[in-house]
Amino acid sequence: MRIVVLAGGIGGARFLRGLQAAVPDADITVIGNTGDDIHLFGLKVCPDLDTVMYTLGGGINEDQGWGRTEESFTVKEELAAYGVGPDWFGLGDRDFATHIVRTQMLGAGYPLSAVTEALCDRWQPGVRLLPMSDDRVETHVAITDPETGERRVVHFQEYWVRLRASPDAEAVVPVGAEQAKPAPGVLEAIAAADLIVFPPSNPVVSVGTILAVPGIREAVAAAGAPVVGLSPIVGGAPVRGMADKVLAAVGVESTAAAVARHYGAELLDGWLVDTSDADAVAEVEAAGIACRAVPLMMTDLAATAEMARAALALAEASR
Ligand code: FO1
Repeated sequence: MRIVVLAGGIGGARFLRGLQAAVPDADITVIGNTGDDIHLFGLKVCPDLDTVMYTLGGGINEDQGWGRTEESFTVKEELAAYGVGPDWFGLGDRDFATHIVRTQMLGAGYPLSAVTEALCDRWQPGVRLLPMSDDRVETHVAITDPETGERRVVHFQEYWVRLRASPDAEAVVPVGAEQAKPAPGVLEAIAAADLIVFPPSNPVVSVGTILAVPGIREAVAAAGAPVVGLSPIVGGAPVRGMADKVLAAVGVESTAAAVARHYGAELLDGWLVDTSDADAVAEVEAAGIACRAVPLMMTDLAATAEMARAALALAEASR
């Protein structure tokens, strides 16, 4: 069975572990969000690709959900001693090595997709990990600066990590997405899929950014395979992260049903909501999307695998 998953960082990566446990023989292609990518200290950092790669490859810091396990921060401290920042983004020594290899390969002319494949040679994540695009896309967020009162635009990581999404996001713009092309293999994987999954990743800055690359939304909508999503909103709040802040920027309420309607029946055949949101089922089905309420908290691998099985069952039912 060929499964394509459009994934962001932590939520997508953890769901993928459950999917692998539920369907060990599946041929899984992950289309990873690269809108969170940032250039720091002359290096290209790809947080969502790395989070998927480390999580499935056994190198993730399990408590944080991002970055490497058994990490140290000597390089960051040395940079700070030179007065070189930013100090708000935590890059560890082990993680630095990944960004150095990536930047070196990009500088030598390899596209990001080839670099990601090379990095995955080490980590053996058990999935084919493709960036959504080899072209540079960077999500920017318009805010009113709490210190100056002026409107300004910040990189998504500055909004998420430094500002902890505390000012309202007035607009979210995937800069470069309109000109970007899907990476090699992306459209082919979608067309050949038996199942397409939107994991409980951020609908705006993760899955939304992937869908903003011209051709990807159209390919998902035209795919012969069922498309099933899992709500990242449980009981009116994001399971993790601050998805509500960026949902508000695109005028979407933080409810499981509103996120399903945001994707729409043009994309989704099925949508899973948490049992605590069971009263959303009728509303989602009224929008033309098959819906079931099942436990959606990824508390451990068994619970996550059960979510993946529910997604497969819903795909089967909506086929
Ligand atoms: N998240 C944080 O909250 N603080 C950090 O300092 C931080 C550093 C970081 C470094 C590498 C990496 O791959 C991810 C990192 N993240 C950090 C996570 C990241 O900011 C976001 O969670 C994702 O971009 C959203 O998917």
